[in-house]
Amino acid sequence: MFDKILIANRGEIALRVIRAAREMGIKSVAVHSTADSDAMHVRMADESVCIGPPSSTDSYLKKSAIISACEITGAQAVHPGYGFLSENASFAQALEDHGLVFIGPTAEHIRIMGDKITAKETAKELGIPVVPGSAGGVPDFETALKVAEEIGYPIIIKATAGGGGRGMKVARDPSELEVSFRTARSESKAAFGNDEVYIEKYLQKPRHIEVQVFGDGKGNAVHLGERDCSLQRRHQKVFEEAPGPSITPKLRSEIGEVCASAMRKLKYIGAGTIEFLYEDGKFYFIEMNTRLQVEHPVTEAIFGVDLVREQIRVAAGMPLSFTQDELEINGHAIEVRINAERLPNFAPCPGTVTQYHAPGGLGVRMDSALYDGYRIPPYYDSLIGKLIVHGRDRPEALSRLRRALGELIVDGVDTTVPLFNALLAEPDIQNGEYSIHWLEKWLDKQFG
Ligand code: MV4
Repeated sequence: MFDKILIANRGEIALRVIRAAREMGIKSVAVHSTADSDAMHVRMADESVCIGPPSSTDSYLKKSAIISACEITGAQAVHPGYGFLSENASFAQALEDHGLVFIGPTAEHIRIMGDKITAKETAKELGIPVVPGSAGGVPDFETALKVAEEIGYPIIIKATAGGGGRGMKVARDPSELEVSFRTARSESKAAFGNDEVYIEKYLQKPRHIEVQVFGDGKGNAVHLGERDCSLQRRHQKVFEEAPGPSITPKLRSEIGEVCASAMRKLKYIGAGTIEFLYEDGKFYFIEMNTRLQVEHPVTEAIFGVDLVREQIRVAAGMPLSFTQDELEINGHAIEVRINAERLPNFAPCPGTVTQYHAPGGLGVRMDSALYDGYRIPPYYDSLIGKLIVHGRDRPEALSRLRRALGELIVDGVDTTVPLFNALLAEPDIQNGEYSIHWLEKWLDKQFG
């Protein structure tokens, strides 16, 4: 096992990794920008290294500075958290080239899943059900017309290099196709420097269901059920739950086993999330994330496992500490993302947190790097905390969430807390009846 690891991240996820490391007897090294000298992850780690100015490009994304920080401190491995360098294949490769361990999948697996066409082809070969669509990239409008005709309208055009919904365009009939196709290409070029696009059947009212998988890199892999993350605004998740309210035990073990078996064939190592659109009882693969996700705590809550500890263990060459048979769901968990944002536009709202009080009690977990007097810098994303509740069933989790939100105090900045108080009063939310379009429609109705 490692003696010391470096955490190439900030905020609540850096604390999450430091905590797991400490419980395992592993020393932690924080890295930070000059804007984060007073950040909680710097205080909580055993050591810290300043790696650059505020801009992420010159600090949290700077591979050479992070590798230097490993060399200076003697850290043997790097946990990337989520975002930043967590799905950067060349960073994973660079660490290996320096005799360091990337706590995550191989550079090759990151690369395969980072290219959406290769990811989809790989998924299909591994027996995962995919959305009907073009075989690979669609080079020109004439091909697009032919492909769309074959699949049947409506169709969606997506960027090969995509993610976060950028460069996506829907065409409901042939007359819409030309504008959609050209717009998708130019937006992809602008956003990703790559104008390759592909076409899929457009699913009209699906849920976003994602399956948590975990591999040891030696051909053992398990699944830890699914999360329903359909409640999103502009491709940002705001509310996530596990298990999915629409998923039966039979569906769960079927899709879970398909995913775990695929990961065994790949000899996948570490945590992964296989994203599906789910409609009319069927799953359609859209992409795979090769990192720990923001919403991993809901899975931890219902399975009673520490996913970060497992990531560190498998990265050190140890086996998974549980088998599929030992994994059993206990109750229901919900996470809400507390962002420093002002409603109704969700405008980022950095500033000083004059008072912070975290909720507590049975079944309540608050993952946050806030403290009284903390100044939220304007340079990074607006997530300031995640409130995770766990109950024996979904109604108990909802009541607990309502109660915990009432205890939470974040003064001095606007937050998304009022959104959750309003959502909890909605029958559709109480009944678990929502698709990927529910939240945006509801926000339109509330605020126009
Ligand atoms: C889709 C889709 C409908 N049909 N693909 C959006 C981001 C990217 N990860 C995939 N996305 C979608 N792909 C097909 N074939 C609808 C979306 C989509 C969406 C997906 C998940 C969660 C929220 C969403 C909001 C709008 C569109």
